[in-house]
Amino acid sequence: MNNAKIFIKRNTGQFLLRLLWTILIFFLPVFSPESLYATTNNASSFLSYEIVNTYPHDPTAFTQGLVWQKENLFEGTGLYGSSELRKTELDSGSVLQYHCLDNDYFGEGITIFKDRIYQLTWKEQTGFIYDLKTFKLLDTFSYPYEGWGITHDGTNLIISDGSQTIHFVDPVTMEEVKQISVHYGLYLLYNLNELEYIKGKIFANIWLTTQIAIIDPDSGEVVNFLDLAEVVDSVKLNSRQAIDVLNGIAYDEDKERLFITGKLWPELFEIRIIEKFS
Ligand SMILES: [Ca+2]
Repeated sequence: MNNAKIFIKRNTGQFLLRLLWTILIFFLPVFSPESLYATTNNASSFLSYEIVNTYPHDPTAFTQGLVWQKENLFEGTGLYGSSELRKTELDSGSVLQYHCLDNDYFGEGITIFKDRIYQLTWKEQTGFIYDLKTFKLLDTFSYPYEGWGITHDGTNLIISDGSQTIHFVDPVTMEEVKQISVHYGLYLLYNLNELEYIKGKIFANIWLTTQIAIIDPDSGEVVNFLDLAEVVDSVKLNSRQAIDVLNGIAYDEDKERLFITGKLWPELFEIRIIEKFS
């Protein structure tokens, strides 16, 4: 067989596979927050964890993005009129540096890539790029979907839009490189929110649940879940005010510390996953 025939055969095969996957996705059932528990009621999917430390967190921060960088946490907060980019001190929860967004922007996820902070906005289809040290606005970018969470894998930005789709975007050209459909078995997983790329997997808060999905970035398959229901319940019990959902995942690669918090939570937790995730 000559090279041209091999090329056509390969591409026809790839096309048919993609067509089959597209058709399959159309018929896949969808997770609702309520059905998530029933559907994922498989103990082996859930990883056990322990709380290692508890730190104060500003209870007025509507946390949309959380990142660890060297010695500090960086946080993106939401709501129209009170959206900010912040650098905070772990031990005290104090805000060391901040930048306020204009009132017509609802801040969403943040990530730090090569000394630049990328921040999404919810429905404004506008992202901001800041200098890591000064928070000076360097550039803006746009995208044709809602902005929810953002992280990166060292090469591409990884963005969630509230659906089951995760977009991989070139951090320089801001062109989409690829996208994956997140699923657990035959179930699509919607409402993917704050993200963090940890040891080759994407951790994603699932909006309106107490769960974090751990996703294979190549296939979109959820390999494990973390269920933070006990942490959420304890924060609800101890908080003087109404809290919002679990949201915010940051990872300190040097010390292998995993931080989680939520919107309007007075506390931030360092947790340690006891088992090795797949
Ligand atoms: Ca994060």
